[in-house]
Amino acid sequence: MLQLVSRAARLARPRALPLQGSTVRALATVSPVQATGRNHKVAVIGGGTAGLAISHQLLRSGRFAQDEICVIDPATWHHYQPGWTLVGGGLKQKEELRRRLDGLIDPKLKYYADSAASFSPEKNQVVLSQGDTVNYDHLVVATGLKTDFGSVQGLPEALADPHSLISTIYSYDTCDKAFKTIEQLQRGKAIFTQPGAPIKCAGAPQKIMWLALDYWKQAGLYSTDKAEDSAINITFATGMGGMFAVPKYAAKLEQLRKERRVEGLFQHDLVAIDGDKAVFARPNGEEKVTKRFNLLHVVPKMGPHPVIKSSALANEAGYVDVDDGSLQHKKYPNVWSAGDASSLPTSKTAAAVTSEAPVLVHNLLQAIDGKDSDAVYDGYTSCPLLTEYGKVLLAEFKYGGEPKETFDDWFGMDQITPRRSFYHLKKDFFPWVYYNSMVKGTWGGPRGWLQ
Ligand code: UQ1
Repeated sequence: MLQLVSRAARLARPRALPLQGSTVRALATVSPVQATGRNHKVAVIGGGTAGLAISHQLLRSGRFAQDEICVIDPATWHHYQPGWTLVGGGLKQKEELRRRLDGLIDPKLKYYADSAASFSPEKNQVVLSQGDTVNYDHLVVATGLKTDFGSVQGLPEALADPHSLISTIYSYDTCDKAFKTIEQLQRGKAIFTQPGAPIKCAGAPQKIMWLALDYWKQAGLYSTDKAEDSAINITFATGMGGMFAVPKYAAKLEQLRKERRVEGLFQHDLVAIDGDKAVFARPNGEEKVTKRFNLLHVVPKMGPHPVIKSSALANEAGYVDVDDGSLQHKKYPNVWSAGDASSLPTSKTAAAVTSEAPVLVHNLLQAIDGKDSDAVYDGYTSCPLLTEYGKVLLAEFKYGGEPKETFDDWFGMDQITPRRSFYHLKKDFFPWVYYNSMVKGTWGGPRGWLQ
């Protein structure tokens, strides 16, 4: 009903309104536009981790009145995705990790439950799917990325089959199935995959494997010492060349892989599932490799949303083309991006957003004041890597794969050692601080609470 009313109101609205006072643009890249829709000082596309952190940090600056900032997102639910690994490991219920998005958006922000259909950065406009046009002074693009379940032939059908031992922790619908498959497997081959191109949370494909290994070990089905004592054998098949992109942590994880007798298939990129066979592409035109499995944990390929990729905002790979340090668009100075949708050459995580958001917000406010960007993002990101039940290796690093370890800096704890304290950060503290502070714009990650 509400939708009908707003639709009728939209149709009745004059198509061309005269330009209003507040639409004068400090940073207009073209002459003043004909405003035919809604005008906002800042339009934030996306109500995910980056979109909510940034819009609430902007609001908390005290520089914006009611509705001067808008958030645009069609989703009903906001998910704490870092928790889906915990669901896959049987440590959390998936329902406790989500909140209704409308309940997370401060009433001082204008909220459009709609998606962006097209971008016109030359005109400072975004057209929404239901027909609204949003005019902005500044645009923040935080749409995240798309998990492409169709990228592996046979995957959608296999995931939908409740009897198959095929799952992925990369969706709300299937993250709990992952634990069921781990519980059900009694013997045979378990394969855990990772694609050959960047994904969000690059450690998660092996986190779920380490938890499964520990589960089977405790159930007496897996021995790290002797193959003959194991009913189950485990393979990690990754399109990448090693266990992790950062040399320091890759060495430790490779050591764990060998100690725990996990077979490593590197540069094996899953492309198809055919019954109980997994088919992997190999580099340099080498022949495909087929492996039989009894349990398969799949990580699909991921990429930019088509609406971003096809827009003038995208770089060649399809991500929003921003400066690595300032987070400002390389061509349109009143466009900004953070999180998974951005071109930032770092590992895509919520932890990265804790450091990206304050930089973006500071530099955007500078731009409103006619000043240059002077905050610089150093690429900080983190991967709290579950290596077993009760232990986490807290990988933290910045651009160039250089470690930047919070607890080493403060307390001299080398974070190469998996620890119980880091496990409780991952399982208990981060989910708590996320909904109590981060989405509200008051959490700065390693630097603690924001002023
Ligand atoms: C963090 O702030 C955060 O968000 C709440 C995470 O969860 C997704 C993290 O994984 C990490 C590592 C941080 C960084 C914070 C500290 C205290 C190291």
